[in-house]
Amino acid sequence: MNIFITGATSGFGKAIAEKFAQKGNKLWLTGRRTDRLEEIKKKLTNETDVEIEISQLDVRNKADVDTAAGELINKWGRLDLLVNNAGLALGMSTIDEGNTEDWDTMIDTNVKGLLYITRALSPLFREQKHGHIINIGSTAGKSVYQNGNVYCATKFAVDALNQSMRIDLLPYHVKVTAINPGMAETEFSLVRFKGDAERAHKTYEGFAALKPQDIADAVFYCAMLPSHVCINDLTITCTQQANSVYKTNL
Ligand code: NDP
Ligand code: 8X3
Repeated sequence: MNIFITGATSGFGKAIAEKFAQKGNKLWLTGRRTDRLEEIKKKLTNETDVEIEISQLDVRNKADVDTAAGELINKWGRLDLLVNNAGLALGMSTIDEGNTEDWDTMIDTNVKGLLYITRALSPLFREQKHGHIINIGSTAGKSVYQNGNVYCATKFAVDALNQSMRIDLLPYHVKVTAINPGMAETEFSLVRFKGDAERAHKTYEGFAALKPQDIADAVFYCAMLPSHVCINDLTITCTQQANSVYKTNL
C-alpha cells in the first residue's frame, strides 16, 4: 500500500509508520520537525526495504499542504491510505480563562489542517475510485471533560467530519474510519502543558495508559480489512478508562 501520514514525528503517527513499514508498505511521512523525519526515515530504511518519502509540513499551511500533495501525486500517482493524525491540545482551563492563541492553534491544526490535507488528497481517491481515510479523533470528541472545552470541540468536529466525509466519498468506494483513542502516553501531555514534563507525567500516574503501538495495531487492523468491510468508528481506551470523563486508578 501507499500511505500518507500526518504527524509522523512522534506518538501515534510514528508508531503507525513503524507498523506499516515493518509490513512492507510505502510511506510518505510528514511533520514539522525535519530532524525527526530524517531520523525515522534512516531507522526504517535500515530495518526494512520499504520506500520512505518525507516532507516537512505544517498542516496549517494550505500552500505547503497543496505542494506536498502535488509531489505525492507526481511521484506516486496513487494513494491507498491517508492517516489524518497530526493534532494537539494546548492548556486546560475554563472557558472564561482560556488562552485564545491556544484556541486558534488547536482549531487551525486539528480541524482546518485535517480539512486542508483531506481536500488536497481526496480528489486522487475519487479518480482512483479507491482509498481509505483514517481520522484520529479522540474520546474527547465523544464526551467533553472539565477544562477540555476547545480541544474537545475540535475532536467533536473531527467526529462530524469523519461522518460527512464517509457520505461524500462513498460513491467512489473510499472508506472513512475514525479511531478515537483515550489516554495514551505520547508527547501529547508534554505539548499540552508546554514542556512541563512533571505535570505531563502526572497525567498518567497510577494508570496503565494506552501505548502508541496499541493505536498503530488498530489502524493496521482497520486498513487491512477486505474491500467490502469498513470500520466506521472505533473508540479505544485503556482498561482503567470508561470514557473521556470516568477514570479509575484503583
Ligand atoms: P504527539 O504530540 O506525540 O504527536 C503529535 C504529532 O502531531 C507530532 O508528530 C507533531 O509533529 C504533529 N503535529 C502537531 N502539530 C502539527 C502541525 N501544525 N502540522 C503538522 N504536524 C503537527 O501526540 P499524539 O501522538 O498523542 O497525538 C496524535 C493525535 O492523537 C492527535 O490528533 C491527538 O489529538 C490525538 N489523540 C491523542 C491522545 C493521547 O492521549 N495521546 C488521545 C486521543 C487522541 P511536529 O511537532 O513534528 O509537527
Ligand atoms: C482523553 C482523550 O484526547 O484528551 O480521554 O487525550 S485526550
